[in-house]
Amino acid sequence: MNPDSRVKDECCSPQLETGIAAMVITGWARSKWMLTAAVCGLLASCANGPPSTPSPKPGVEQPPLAETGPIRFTSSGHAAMDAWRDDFAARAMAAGHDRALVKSLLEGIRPLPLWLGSEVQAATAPSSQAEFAKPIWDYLKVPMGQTRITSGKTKLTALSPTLAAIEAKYGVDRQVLLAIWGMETSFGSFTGKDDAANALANMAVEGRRRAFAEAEIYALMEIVENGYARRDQLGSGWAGAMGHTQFMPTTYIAHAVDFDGDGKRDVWKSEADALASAANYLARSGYVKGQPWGLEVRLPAEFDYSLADGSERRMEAWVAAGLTPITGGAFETGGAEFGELWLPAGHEGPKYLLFKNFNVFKTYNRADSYAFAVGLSGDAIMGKTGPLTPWPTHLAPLSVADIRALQQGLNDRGFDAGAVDGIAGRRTKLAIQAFQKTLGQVADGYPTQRVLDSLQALGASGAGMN
Ligand SMILES: [Ca+2]
Repeated sequence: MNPDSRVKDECCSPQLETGIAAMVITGWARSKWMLTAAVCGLLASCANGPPSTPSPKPGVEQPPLAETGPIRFTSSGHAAMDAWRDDFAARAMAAGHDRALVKSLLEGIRPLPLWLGSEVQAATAPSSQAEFAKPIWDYLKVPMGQTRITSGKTKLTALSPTLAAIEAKYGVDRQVLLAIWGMETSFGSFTGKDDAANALANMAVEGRRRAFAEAEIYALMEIVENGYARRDQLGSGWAGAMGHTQFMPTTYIAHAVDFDGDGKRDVWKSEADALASAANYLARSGYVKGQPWGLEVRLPAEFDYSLADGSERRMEAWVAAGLTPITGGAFETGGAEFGELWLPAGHEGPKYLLFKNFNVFKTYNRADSYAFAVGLSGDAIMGKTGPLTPWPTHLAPLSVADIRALQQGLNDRGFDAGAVDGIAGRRTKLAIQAFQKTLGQVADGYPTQRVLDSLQALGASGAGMN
C-alpha cells in the first residue's frame, strides 16, 4: 500500500476518509488511555503505602514534578523537522492526547534521506514511481517472476486451512490475498525497517502530503491508546504502511481483524491476522467472490478501439461488438454483467475486459498496473497462464519528459490531457484517443513515439485545431 501512488487521485482517498472516521472515535480512545494511566499511577502510589503529606528529608532525592508546558525534544538535527514536531506535538496535546505518548512517538524521529535528503524529489515524485516509469511488461517481471509465483504456490499449500477459513468468512478468493501479500512484502519477507511514526513524520515535514501524514500519526496514537499495539511494535515501510499486508494506520484501525484468536490485531507478526485483515478490507471495498478481475479477449479485425474509453458496457454489447474470450468458448463472468475494455499496451498488445474486482484491487494502490499485477499473479499462483498475447516490446516506451511534452501538446490543442505530470493516466489516454481519431489513426490511446511525432509535426500551426 503506497500512499504516493494515490497522488493522482481524483476523489477523496478512502484512506483519508477512514482517517476522518478514526478521529471521531479518538475521544473515547484518549479517555481510556488517560484512565489507564491514572489507575496505574494510583496503584503505584498504593503499593508504596498509604498516601501521606510528603516531607522533604535531607539527603533524599525528591521525585521530579510532572513535566508541563511544551515537550522538550532532543533535536533531530533537522531544523524544519524540529519546528514541525514542536508545533504538531502542541496540537496533539491540545487535542487531548497524552503527553507521554506524544513524546514517545516523536522523540526519536530523524530525517530519512529518502524523504528529506537531496534526492527527495527524484525518489518520491509520483512520475518516477515504478508503476509509471516502466512499460507494463517490465513492471510485471517481478510479480510474475518464477520466484514470486513459486513462493505463492508454496504458501497456497502451507496455509490452505487458514486461507479456506478466511475465504469462507470474508468472501475473498485466496489467490487475491496471496497476490497482494506477495506484491506488498513478498509474503512477509520485506515488511519494512522503518518506524511508522518516523516515516510519517518525514512525510509530514517533506510537506506535500502533510495533512495525510498527520492524520496517520493521530491514528498511531489511537492504536497505542487502545492497546492494539505497543509503541515499539509500530514498524513500517518507508511510507508508514505496516505489517505483512502493509496497512496504513487509519486502515488498520478501520479494517484490521484478529483472526488467530489471541485478542490482538497483529498485522506485523500474525500471517492469519494480516491476511484476514486484507480480506476484510477488500470485502468492505466491494469484492465479489468467484468473479474474475478480468478476462483476456480477442477482437475482430475491424474494431473501433475508441470503445476502450474507460466506460463499462453490458456484456451483451461486448459480444455484439465481436469480443470473444481468447481461450475460446463463451464468457464466464461469474455473474458480472458489465465490463470495461482495457488495452494495457495499446491495440498491438493484450486486450482485457475488466470487471468490478479490478477496481477493488485499486483500493490498495490506485495504479492500473498494480491491480493488473495482483490479478495476473493471483491467476498464476492458481496455475493459470496469462496474458496469452505477446507484449508489443518493439514499441519503445516514452520517457516521463516525452509524456509531459505529449500532455502539454494535447492540452495546447484543446485535447484535455489533465495535469502535465508525466504520467499517462486514463485522462491522458482519452485525450490521445481523441487526437488519434482526428488523424485517422487507430484510436487506442497508447502513448507512442508516433503520437508524439504527429503532435509535434503539427507545430504551432496546429494550435486550436480542435
Ligand atoms: Ca491475533
